[in-house]
Amino acid sequence: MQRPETEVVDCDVLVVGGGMAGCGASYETAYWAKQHGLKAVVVDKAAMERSGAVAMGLSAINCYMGMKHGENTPEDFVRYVRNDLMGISREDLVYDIARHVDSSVHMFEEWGLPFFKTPEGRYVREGRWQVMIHGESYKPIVAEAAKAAIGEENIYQRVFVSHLLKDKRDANRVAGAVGFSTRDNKIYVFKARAVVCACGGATNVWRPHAVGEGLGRIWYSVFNTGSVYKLMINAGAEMTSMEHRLVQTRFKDGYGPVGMWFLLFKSVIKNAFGERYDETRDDELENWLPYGRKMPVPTPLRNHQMLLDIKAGKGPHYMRTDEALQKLYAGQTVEKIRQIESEAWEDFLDMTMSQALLWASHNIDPAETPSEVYLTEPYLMGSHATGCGAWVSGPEDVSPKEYQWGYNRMTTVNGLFAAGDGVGASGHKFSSGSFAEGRIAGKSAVDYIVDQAQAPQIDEAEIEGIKTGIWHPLEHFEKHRGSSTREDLNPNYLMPKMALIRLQKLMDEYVGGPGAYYMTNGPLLNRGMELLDGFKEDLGNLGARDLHDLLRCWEVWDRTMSAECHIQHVKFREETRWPGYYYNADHPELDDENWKCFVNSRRDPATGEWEMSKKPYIPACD
Ligand code: SFD
Ligand code: AMP
Repeated sequence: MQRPETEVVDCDVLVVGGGMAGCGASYETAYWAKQHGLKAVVVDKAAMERSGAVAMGLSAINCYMGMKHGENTPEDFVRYVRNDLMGISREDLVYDIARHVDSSVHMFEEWGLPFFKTPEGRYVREGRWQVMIHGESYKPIVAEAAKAAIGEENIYQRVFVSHLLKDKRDANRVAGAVGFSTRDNKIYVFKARAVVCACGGATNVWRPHAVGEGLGRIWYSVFNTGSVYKLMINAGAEMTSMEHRLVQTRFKDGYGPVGMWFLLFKSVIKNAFGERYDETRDDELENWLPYGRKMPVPTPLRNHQMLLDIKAGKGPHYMRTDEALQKLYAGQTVEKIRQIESEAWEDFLDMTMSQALLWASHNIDPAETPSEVYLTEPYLMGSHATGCGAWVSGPEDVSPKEYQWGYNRMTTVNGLFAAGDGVGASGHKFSSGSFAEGRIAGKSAVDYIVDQAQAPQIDEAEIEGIKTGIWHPLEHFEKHRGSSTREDLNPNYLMPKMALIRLQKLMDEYVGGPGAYYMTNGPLLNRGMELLDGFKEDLGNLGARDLHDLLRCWEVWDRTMSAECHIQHVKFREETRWPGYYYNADHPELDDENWKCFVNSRRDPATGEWEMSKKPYIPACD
């Protein structure tokens, strides 16, 4: 493998990640940058047209207020999110998303995204906050608009960003990023005055249910490897709520979503004995007051009730699609029945095709046969019913002083902004809210640059060190490949897939994975951390045969740093706030008196030491 050539890209705003948040950031930054004569660039490790969590499409937009028809107010949304996240969220950020999200959704429609419409021309509601779309091409439609806005010459695709750069004179100011091409022997150095970090959450950190031939079949996007967390953690940004992982109820093995079944089709889940755990285990909600008795029942508590049922040996659990559809079909015309049936299939075909394939291959007609559901492996993300991400400054006109230190969505590192899964403690933004948040962050990044007299300075020696590090797995492999007869088995190096599987085993066994029924405790976490430290040493011996392997190597580092941060947070929070997501056996109860607050962390980039802190929860409305 030849040494790579280097291309230096000079810009003002660099958007890392061209997913939903990155498209929002590109679209908005392009507009404001033009006003100020600035250059905005977006970089994605894949092709934006089909990158990230929305690659396959979606069948609903889960965050839409409907303010123009007076359906909901931002305050209503804040109250909903507050309860679903078991009391703690950055309500200033949630409010900010709510007041801005509708206009982004309207733009999606203008750009050609087809919506389900009522005869009066209104969006069809799946639930109070969700609207239905024919969304197989959601991502190409949004990406096309973002790409047109920022300009073809400012788009770098198939470039994996592995490091952020800091200002030579100010260790707390961002100065750009470094990445490598996944197609050519090339390293890119992006010099920037501000960076918007929008490169998705973290999946495959825990051992998934499907291993071996099914490896890779999970709910959230396999392409989301935790870059957004690793980049910001390594840059010394303060993180929040990294313990607040997500576990989902999903159709078994195909990971089809359940929202439409619950909310639109009014379906229920029953166990193998025909019992509804939400009824038989209703009393359990009393243990999680005040959140347990507010409707809708928070996502983790719904999981928790099901998990109790699973552990009591009551599985398999079934989504009673048969009962729900038969009820909906009763008395309807053949035409209407066909329409309902096609909506049921489209829900999967628009966003999790494999679930539809599974129905077909298991001979399941959802109107006749119920489908198994179960709980997923955990994911680290910030845009669903969860809260992982950076601790960011909130909007000036809404945020209390504890949450406001500069530009909206700027992290604690100057010039470093975050959006989508990258922003913590403000869940339920989903695809539309992530796009809206990207727009907010992009606009702020331009404001920040306009206010800065001096550009940051790059440390050339630092860049050389990073470049050598990036390429190391390729050189290490080349050096040792002859010492065994098989390229993938060698005493001198570790292939990225082996490393990934080792990480997943560790996380499953010690850090509350499905194999441990999501249970952990202090000693398990300490032992897990010891093993993770050893694992990190071994990652210095990663080997890569080609650029694809190199990408996989750096993705393992993303997941490892995300995992380490998660462990620190779970250890620090001495309570169980989100049963059904994870349980701390040392502290099995909710403790509002001591822990109705955020857990924040900062890893010192120089020493690798973690500093943990509590931050106050301040409501935005009653
Ligand atoms: O119901 C690098 N989501 C849903 N949202 C909805 O609004 N409605 C739904 O119906 C949704 N459902 C759903 C959803 C996701 C998935 C996978 C399924 C079903 C099966 C959630 C949204 O998709 C999610 O909230 C947003 O996409 C989050 O946006 P963002 O921008 O934070 O993440 P992204 O879109 O995945 O984009 C990340 C981008 O970064 C790139 N990238 N680029 C350069 N260098 C690196 N190192 C990089 N690492 C990553 C990626 O390529 C990508 O472009 S339901 O089931 O919940
Ligand atoms: P899902 O398909 O599970 O990702 O959910 C889609 C949307 O519906 C999200 O906004 C969920 O929070 C919401 N949702 C899913 N199931 C329920 C439920 N049983 N009660 C209330 N909201 C739900």
